[in-house]
Amino acid sequence: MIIKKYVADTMNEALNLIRYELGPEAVIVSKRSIRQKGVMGLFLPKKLEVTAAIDESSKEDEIPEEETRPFAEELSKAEIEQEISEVKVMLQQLVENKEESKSNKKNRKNHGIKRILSERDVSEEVIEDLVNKAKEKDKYKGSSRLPDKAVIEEIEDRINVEKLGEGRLMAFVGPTGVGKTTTIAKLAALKALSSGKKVGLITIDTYRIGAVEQLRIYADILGLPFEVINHTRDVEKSIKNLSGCDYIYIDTTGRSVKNLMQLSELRMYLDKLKPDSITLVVSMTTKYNDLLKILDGFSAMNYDNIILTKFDETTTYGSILNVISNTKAPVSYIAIGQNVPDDIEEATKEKLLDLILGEGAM
Ligand SMILES: Nc1nc2c(ncn2[C@@H]2O[C@H](COP(=O)(O)OP(=O)(O)OP(=O)(O)O)[C@@H](O)[C@H]2O)c(=O)[nH]1
Ligand SMILES: [Mg+2]
Repeated sequence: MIIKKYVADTMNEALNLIRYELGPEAVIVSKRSIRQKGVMGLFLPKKLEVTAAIDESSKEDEIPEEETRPFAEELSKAEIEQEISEVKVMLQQLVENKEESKSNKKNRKNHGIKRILSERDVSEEVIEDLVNKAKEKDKYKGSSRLPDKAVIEEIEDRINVEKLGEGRLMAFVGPTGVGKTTTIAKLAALKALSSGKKVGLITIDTYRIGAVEQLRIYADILGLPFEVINHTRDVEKSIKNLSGCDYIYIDTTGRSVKNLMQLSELRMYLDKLKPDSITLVVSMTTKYNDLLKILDGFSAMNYDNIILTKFDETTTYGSILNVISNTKAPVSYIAIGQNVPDDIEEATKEKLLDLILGEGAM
């Protein structure tokens, strides 16, 4: 399978480029508008970036048209014989090429989209599941060979994104070091700056030395009220102290899913806090088997959305599929670096699809 990105001013222009280069069989994987590079890009109109894909096999089926040669009227016998022997060699080569392409196609039977997904660190289990689900679709039932676009459609259906709810109390949970505190600082800063509403911060992070200070420093810089909860009995008092806040972000200690006691203690705090939303924060650098344990362990928290972090620390984004294939919760944001508040973006279907299948790096 060939996947390419095209940048153009209009969709029509992009489609012409795609048809010219990849042919009429190409499928559009995603499109998004992008700012032009450099400082001047801020002042220039946005461009359209379209990602298109095509099965290599369908491109190989096309046999290039032979150029028509001018007819030579007066050829000598020797010249005619020479022409005939050249035509014979060409015919022989054509037959050989066709045979070779047939056997290549056979050898490549399982490549295409499956190989691409595997190279991008989508787990084999998830790939098999994608293929099986794609095969079950009515329009592909009974077809002798599942086209790559069927799998792409299944990926598209599977991507579930949703904005972080507009509830007042938002809690963030997850394993240690995934970026919960940094993500909260980014979101709280953006909310305070963009909405002009009053934002408050709470931490129930009482395990790690320096953890309370980390959020306190952000609260001081951003000028936000800040509460520390050391015990479940402090919950009511802290919430009362922040009664003037329109939004409250709650940070929690990173919990290992291996430590059931830590998890049940977190559950206790959440039961008392009764947040409007619980966000599970997961790093893109997590290994597949650990990811499964994390999603399973934190399911007891009834998290309702996911933020994926550390996109900048990996070059393949198959983990997105590994996560969304093993949870029902939608992705709300992706974090792409350590800078507060800049390195966070709202998750969109197009963006995630482009990261999974496109060429782009963050
Ligand atoms: N490269 C990169 N680093 C990040 C990102 N988000 C957070 N970090 C860094 O990851 C490290 C841990 O971040 P924290 O926000 O303290 O993580 P945490 O989940 O709160 O950690 P605990 O409270 O110990 O469980 C810090 O050095 C952050 O700067 C990200 O998107 N990309
Ligand atoms: Mg933290």
